[in-house]
Amino acid sequence: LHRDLEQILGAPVVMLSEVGSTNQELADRARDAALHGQTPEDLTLVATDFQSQGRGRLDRTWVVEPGEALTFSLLLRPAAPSGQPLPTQSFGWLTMLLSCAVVQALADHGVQAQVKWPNDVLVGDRKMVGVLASLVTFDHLPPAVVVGAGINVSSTHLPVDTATSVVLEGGTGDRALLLRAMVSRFLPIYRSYCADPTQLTRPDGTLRALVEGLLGTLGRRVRAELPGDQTPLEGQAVGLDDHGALIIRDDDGAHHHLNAGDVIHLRP
Ligand code: BT5
Repeated sequence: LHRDLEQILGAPVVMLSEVGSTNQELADRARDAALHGQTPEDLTLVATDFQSQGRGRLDRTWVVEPGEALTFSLLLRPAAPSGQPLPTQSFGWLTMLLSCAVVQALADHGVQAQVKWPNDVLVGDRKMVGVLASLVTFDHLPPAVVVGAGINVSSTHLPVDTATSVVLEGGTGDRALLLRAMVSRFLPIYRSYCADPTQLTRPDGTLRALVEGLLGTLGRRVRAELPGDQTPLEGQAVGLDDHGALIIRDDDGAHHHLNAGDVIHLRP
């Protein structure tokens, strides 16, 4: 699998039996390499059998039992085919793009999933996958992104009762197969993004259509939890803006752009 993945990615692959957080590990390795005058390679992958200190957003934790999950992260240094690094404004879409690749890979293995804005993959209303991206900055190199996914595979001990797993939904428990599928699905999406990130902001963009097609939140009635003590916002999720913010139309017809936060899919 190791050599296979290195061939598919054309980049180093690191497989660890256990690690605190693959996102953290990859960011540390990249910064370390940069400090030693090396250039961290685009598409470097870290995967583990057991992530013991997984992170979610906003100081939350991502919890799995040893041997139950698939956990991996990719280091991305997005650049145009000319080699010119992409501006960081579009990096926010990478979470969504990995989520879409995960949904495609799950579909290849018989599991019908959808993306919930901004970073979950659900089957029905149950969370199977969480995706997290963070920016990695260097002293002498353009910023990179680490994007990671945690997939509940064979989970018999799910950490929360709103979770589900690939096996519970009738899919394969073969983590190597799933990892290969996810990476293979992500690559063409990532290449397409690097070639032209404006595809995500143009209504006729190919990647825009991909995202809109797999984002189950669109068209749903949602409740959005807002930061601080603000009253939650309820309404219809009607679209994404150019930055990937979710546009919610409330019951008075006013439009709100949600940049970050959590949404709950409500019954139609
Ligand atoms: C996420 O955060 O869903 C992002 C999770 C990202 C995990 C990957 S694994 C590889 C990489 N390395 C890391 O350290 N992290 C990334 P958020 O949307 O904040 O959701 C977190 C919430 O999901 C928690 O507060 C729990 O309620 C719930 N949760 C925790 N573990 C779960 C699991 N295994 N399955 C389903 N839900 C879970």
